[in-house]
Order: sequence, then structure tokens, then C-alpha cells
Amino acid sequence: MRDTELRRQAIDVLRGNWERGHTVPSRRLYPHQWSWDSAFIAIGWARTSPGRGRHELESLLAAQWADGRLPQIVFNPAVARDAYFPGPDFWRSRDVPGAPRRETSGIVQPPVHAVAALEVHRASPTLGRLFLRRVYPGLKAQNDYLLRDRADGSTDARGGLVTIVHPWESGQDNSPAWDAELARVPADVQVLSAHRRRDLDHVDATERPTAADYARYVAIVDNYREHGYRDEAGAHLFVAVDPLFNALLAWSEEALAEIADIIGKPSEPHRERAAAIRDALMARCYDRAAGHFFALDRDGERVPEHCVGGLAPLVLDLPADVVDALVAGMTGPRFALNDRVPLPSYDLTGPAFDTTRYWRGPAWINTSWVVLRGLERHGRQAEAATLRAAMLNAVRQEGFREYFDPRTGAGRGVADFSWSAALTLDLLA
Ligand code: 2M8
Repeated sequence: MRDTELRRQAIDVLRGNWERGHTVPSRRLYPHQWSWDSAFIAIGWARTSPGRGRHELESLLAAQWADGRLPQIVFNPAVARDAYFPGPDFWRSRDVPGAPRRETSGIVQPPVHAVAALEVHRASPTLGRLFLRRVYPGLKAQNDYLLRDRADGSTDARGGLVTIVHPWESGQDNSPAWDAELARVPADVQVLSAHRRRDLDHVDATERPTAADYARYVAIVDNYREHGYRDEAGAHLFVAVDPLFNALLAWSEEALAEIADIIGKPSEPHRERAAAIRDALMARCYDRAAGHFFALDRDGERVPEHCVGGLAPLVLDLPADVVDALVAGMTGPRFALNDRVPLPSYDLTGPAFDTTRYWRGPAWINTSWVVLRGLERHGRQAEAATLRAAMLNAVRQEGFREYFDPRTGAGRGVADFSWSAALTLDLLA
């Protein structure tokens, strides 16, 4: 298939998923607005209709909480309340002071939105400047919230890493990096009998998190909701440090610095925050022997599972030997960089590897796109060209699927998935 045809198909998917001001990740499986999906989707819109990219980010920011958190899900009031589980009646944001009028979930997702805002601006700089002025305060407040209320206790006075308090906050829901921490969450699979998992109406159960995972996901939210979604010390049932989340936070601080320069605000504080997060990632998550960035558990111990998020710090300024080690890991047996299938979400040789189960192996377009940007930043053109070819090959062969079998490239999850289409548009630009 020619590039022009692939581009046309990607635009069709985004148009089909456009829903008055935002784009759903998938019409059937995810019928609301998701936070980091909207960032990737805005990057795609930037390549074809920058106005929609602006709407995408501004509609998400309109649902920001008073404390600055940008919610993982903004519920569409026009959609049936039980179309997705867990829906608005499970989260009950309407009972929380400081939550917006529009109902939302109470957790966050990886903060890649400032990067997206800058991409949207660059696509149409004249209107973009006004747009940047409008979105800058919310984007800054989002990162302020994370660095203030989610600061990992063990960082130095300059600040540093932030925690996630639910696997859903990582965006890589059932990644093996969370298994040990999740196993500490007391949960009874019976709690699920009170709910109906709607995801299993759309995707085979072998491709989704297990019932035991969901029981714990529900228990963590029940506890957080009972605490009024306040981040009090010791209140969380799940705490972890995710290298992908923190790398995107640092990258977005760099983007905020550029945005601040464009609109005449102080940029140096953003550059300092970006450097502090990068330094903390290096000091705490980087394992020199493994040549990889690992997640941390609630005690600050490294979780030695090789996940694709551990390659994400490539989007930052890193010492040359660290870049070399990450690229060696990517081209070695664990991630097996090739020009057919994008990067697996988890170590192909790892004990928890699964070819079909969601974030436990399958290849995803968004995480590969982040790593691709990292390779480009460090001038690794050969590896970048290979990864780009793999991403385009996957969507050409299988369509804009949610994820792909990391060995065969077979499409998995839902079809017509928005960020797979959106980031394809970026690749083709
Ligand atoms: C997936 O997560 C949602 C919960 O947020 C789910 O499984 O229902 C993840 O892949 C996440 O990264 C993504 O943002 C979301 C919507 O595409 O789906």
C-alpha cells in the first residue's frame, strides 16, 4: 500500500473517532476521552487538522481538577453510563470538592501533553501562539501537581521522581513491572461480581488483564476514593515509580521550557526540573550492569523486569555510554529491533512474557514512537529507520490495531485504534 493511501486510512480512523471536541481511543472499547491517548492523538491531528489538535488538548484541560491533576478519563455524558467499566458511577468524581463539572476518573496518566501542545503549535504557528498561551497554565499545573503531591519521598531538595498510585496511571496496565507490588494488594475476585467488565464484550479475555488483576485495580480505587482522592502519605494501596512516566514528565518539562520561551514566561525553572528528573532517573532507575532503566517499588527497590518503558529515557539528554547500552538492549534478544514488528512491551526472553496479553509482550505503536523520538534525538539514524519501518509495516499489514503480536506482527486488541492511526500520520509527515 502506498503512503498516500495509508495516510488517507489513518485520517479516516481519526475522523471516525472524532466526537465533538475530542477523539475516542476506540468507538466500542473506550468510548470516552483518555488523557495520554489525547496527547498522541493531538500529535496526529497536528499533521492534518491542527485545529482539532488544539480542541483535543483544550477539551481535556477543561476537565482538570483544582489541584492540577489531569484525569485519566473524561466521561462523555452522551454515552451510556455503563458502556465502559469502570464508569462515572464507580469513580464518583461528582462527590469530590475540586473535581470539574464534567465527570472524570480520579487518577492520572503519563504526562506527555506539553510535548503534544508544542507539536500542535509547530504545525500552525500563527494560531499556535494564542493556543500556547491558553494551555500553558494547565500544562504547568499538571506537572506541579505531580511534582508536589506525587513526589517520591526519597528524592533530593531539587526534586526528582514522581510516583504512580495505580497501574492504570502508567498506561501500561498489566505490565510485569507491577506484579509484585500488585500482589500486595488485598483483593477478593468476588468483588468483581458486583461489576460487569465491558472490555470482555469487545476483546478476547486472553488479550486483556486477568480477573485477579481487575479485582486489585478495583480495590486500589475503592481505597483512593474513600480517601477523597487525596495523596496522603501512607494512604495508597499501590505505589511505584515508572521510568516511562518520569521520562515523559521530564520531556514535557523541556517542552514547557520551549513553550515558556515562545510566550514570554520564565523557562529556566522548567529546564531545571527536567534536569533534576533526568538525574534522578539516572541515579535511581538506571542499572549499569543491565544497561536498562527499571521501575521502583514502594521501598525504592528496582524491579528487574525489562519493559519497553525502560528505553523511554532516550527522549532525554543522556551520557553516550547509556545511549549505547540502551540501543544494545534494544537490538539484542530482549527487544529484537527489526523492520517488521514494533518493539515488544516486555522482554521477549522474560519469565512473564506473553505474546497476546496486553502490556505483557505485545508491541504498541505509542511506546515505539516514544523510543523512536529518543533514537532520533541521539542521532541513531539506522536504528530509528528500522523502528519506523517496523511501525509502518505493522499498520500496513494489519490496520490500525491496538497492539500486535511481537513475534508474528498479527494484530491484537481493537481495530481502528486512534493513537495507532495518529502516530502513523506523524511518521508519514
Ligand atoms: C488501556 O487502559 C484502560 C484503562 O485506562 C483499560 O484497559 O480499560 C491502556 O492501554 C491505556 O494505556 C490507554 O490509555 C487506554 C485507552 O486507550 O486503554
